[in-house]
Amino acid sequence: MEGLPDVQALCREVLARIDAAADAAALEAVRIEWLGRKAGRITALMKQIPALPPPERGPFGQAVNELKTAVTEQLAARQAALEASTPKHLGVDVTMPGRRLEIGRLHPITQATREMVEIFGRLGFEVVEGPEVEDEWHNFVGLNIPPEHPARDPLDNYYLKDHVLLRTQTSTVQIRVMEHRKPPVRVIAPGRVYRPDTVDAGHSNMFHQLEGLWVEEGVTFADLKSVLAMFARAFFGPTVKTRFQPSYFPFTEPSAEMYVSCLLCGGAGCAACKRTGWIEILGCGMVAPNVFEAVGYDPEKVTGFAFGMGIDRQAMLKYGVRDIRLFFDNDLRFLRQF
Ligand code: 2NL
Repeated sequence: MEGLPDVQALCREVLARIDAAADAAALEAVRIEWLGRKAGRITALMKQIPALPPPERGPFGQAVNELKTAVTEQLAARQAALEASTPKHLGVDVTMPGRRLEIGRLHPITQATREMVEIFGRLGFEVVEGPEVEDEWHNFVGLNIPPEHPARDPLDNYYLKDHVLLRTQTSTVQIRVMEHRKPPVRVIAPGRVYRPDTVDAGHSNMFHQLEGLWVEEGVTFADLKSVLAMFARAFFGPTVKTRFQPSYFPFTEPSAEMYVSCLLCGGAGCAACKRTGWIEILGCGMVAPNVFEAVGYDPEKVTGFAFGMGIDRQAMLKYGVRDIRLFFDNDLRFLRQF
């Protein structure tokens, strides 16, 4: 057997290497070194066999084949042993602290809106919604705001193109309701409105409004006063006082503003109420005949009242927020307080 390797010795070497492989990667390295198709050491021996003279070819070929079989079996056995000792699931560490639940909350404007919706719901008002992109008919014409009216100045509105603008009040939704339904109508329309005001602590160019409308035979100014006074007591507290003062709007006649006794000083007079003891919270009035005619209602048959208020402003008063911009900054340090 001169010139041929000692197959027995090789066998001992490779089996020892297989048993020493500590993981799947080390085992694969051993397999490639010995049985690899290009440069495997056993593969090289097998290639030698056909060239040997006949007396040596038989015994050597048999020995190499037995070596290959033994190595293949030992590789499989070692692989099975490694897999069996690797845990399939990582254990659970019962001493680890649990994950803290982040509890969300509603935005203060959403909270205020929902509270208003709930209060008016008890008085029989239904919530209606409509588009924020509006036409001049629903935003102005139907509300008795003529073309020359200063409210229609292009500089005081966000026009998107000719005759199309972002709504400046949610009355547009109530006009749409009256166009499609016969009286009685008792609805509130909360939602976003847009005006190009200079932004400061008291003004944002996007804010939220809640308008209400009750149209039915026999609705009077006394209904307006009692509904709105009830709302003020439910929203701000049972001790709040209300006061109505004549005003003017193109879409109501007569018109009024409602004031509540100052929530900060209780009516004694402070900076928030400019030392008057009263804070204006909404505008209201009996729906003007022109508005009824525009939507096809008969002003000789039905009467109704309407009102509009800024939700953001009520929320500032109720929660003591001094700057409207805080509502829209999305600063969690602010929002977490509600
Ligand atoms: C204010 C004043 C007001 C209305 C809104 C209204 C709606 C229809 C018909 C008649 Cl469909 N009126 N809405 C009436 C009076 C006042 O809002 O100061 N808002 C912040």
